[in-house]
Amino acid sequence: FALMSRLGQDLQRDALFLVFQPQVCLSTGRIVGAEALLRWRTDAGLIPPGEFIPVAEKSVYIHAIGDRVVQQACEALKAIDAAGLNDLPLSVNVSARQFDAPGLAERVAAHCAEAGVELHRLALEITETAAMRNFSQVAQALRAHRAAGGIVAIDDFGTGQSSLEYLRDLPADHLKIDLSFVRHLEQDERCRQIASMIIKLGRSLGVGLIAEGVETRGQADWLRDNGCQTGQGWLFAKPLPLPEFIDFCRQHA
Ligand code: G
Ligand code: G
Ligand code: NA
Ligand code: MN
Repeated sequence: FALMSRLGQDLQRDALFLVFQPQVCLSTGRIVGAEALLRWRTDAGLIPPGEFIPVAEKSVYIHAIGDRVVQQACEALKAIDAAGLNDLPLSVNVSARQFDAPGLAERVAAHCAEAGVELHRLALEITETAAMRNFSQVAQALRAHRAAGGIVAIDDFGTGQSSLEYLRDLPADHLKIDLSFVRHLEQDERCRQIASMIIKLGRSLGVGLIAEGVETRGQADWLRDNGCQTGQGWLFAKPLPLPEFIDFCRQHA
């Protein structure tokens, strides 16, 4: 409760901010986008989202946070454009609770319009587990976002109590291969088989593949050689504050 009331106060004060983790083309090394990740700066230091998002999800604050994240992502897209980085897209994480209120896709579109940002620059990342909580509402909102030109990524793919049925009915542009499959790629044949299957599935469905948690050159090479186009992880960069992210993009243009 203490955490929750502090969160409510800090929402008014810009203590919540985004950092950006580059996503890299595994064949060319070029930056093709970034995931926006939320941070909360307090007097006691940074509180990671794994600690405060679950708290926010039990309150109405999750909606204000979600709106704030989309607005800040739009501002970041404008800064990216002003820096002359051609058309890089960003993704933001959306929690299941944000779909409880109807009209999520419309609110996202309104924020983009207000900022003068095109919807194809903004991907919504949703986990399968979150999608399953509230499937019809989530699927409907994601369809609306895509119909309006937005992008959808399924996060942590393969880790939820996932059923392929959900993949059938959830419209998606990208699958994100969870870092738990990426971490042991080099040591574990079973991990390679599972990752390989996810990549084949994605390719046969015509969706893009983004591997998360890429930490070693060996992982990146295996992923590239096995058909995964894009990687994200500490091998390339940690999540960076916006000015550093823009510098990083300039250095890797
Ligand atoms: O950046 P980090 O690895 O600490 O993120 C931890 C978790 O918090 C991830 O599962 C991520 O999806 C989630 N997360 C990060 N930023 C946001 C956000 O803006 N909104 C929501 N709902 N979850 C986020
Ligand atoms: O939204 P999602 O649950 O996918 O969040 C991704 C999380 O993974 C973030 O908390 C981010 O900080 C973390 N992360 C990003 N790159 C790496 C990496 O290379 N290794 C590890 N262990 N974690 C990473
Ligand atoms: Na994510
Ligand atoms: Mn993930």
